[in-house]
Amino acid sequence: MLQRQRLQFAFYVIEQAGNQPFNRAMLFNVGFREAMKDLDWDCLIFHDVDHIPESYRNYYGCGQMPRHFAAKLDKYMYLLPYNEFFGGVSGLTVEQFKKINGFPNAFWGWGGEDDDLWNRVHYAGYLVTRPEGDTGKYKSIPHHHRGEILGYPCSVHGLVQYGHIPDPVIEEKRTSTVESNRVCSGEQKSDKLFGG
Ligand SMILES: [Mn+2]
Repeated sequence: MLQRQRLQFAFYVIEQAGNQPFNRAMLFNVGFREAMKDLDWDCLIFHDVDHIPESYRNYYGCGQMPRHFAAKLDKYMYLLPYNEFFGGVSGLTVEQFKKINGFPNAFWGWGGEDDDLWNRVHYAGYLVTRPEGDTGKYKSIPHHHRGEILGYPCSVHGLVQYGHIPDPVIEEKRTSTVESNRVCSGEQKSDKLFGG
């Protein structure tokens, strides 16, 4: 696909070591620094490894504005869950990335960092572009996000109904955990929350 689009590209797969909760945004910052050691890249696509583009016409290049590639995810019934959604796959020029001061490092565990990125982009005066129509369709490989708080229960975005498709086996545990913890207080999320 990328060859067909006549792009020069390299993949950087950044994995997290240690026992800390997942920190997606910090991994992207690490990827940026590592990539820039290799080559003077001008465009960066920050890509969840479990997201697969469905359209060859989804052009993996950068433009005048930061881009949200994963506009239509199968797990969200191919709908944008909320207008400010910036998750899954996003792209910025190096210049844009530097201007927004990269990703936040403070988001441990699943969720929230993509909304922060949206805010950073807008504080810097950018607007986010997205692929037209069905070009931005993605399939996501179902898996459990260790330590994820299902559906941002305290979010104003109403993500609850769009969260990962619940696994009935652990759903009961999730519900009780969510009820017994103040999940929106920003306190450290336990790795054991959803049974790994
Ligand atoms: Mn995932």
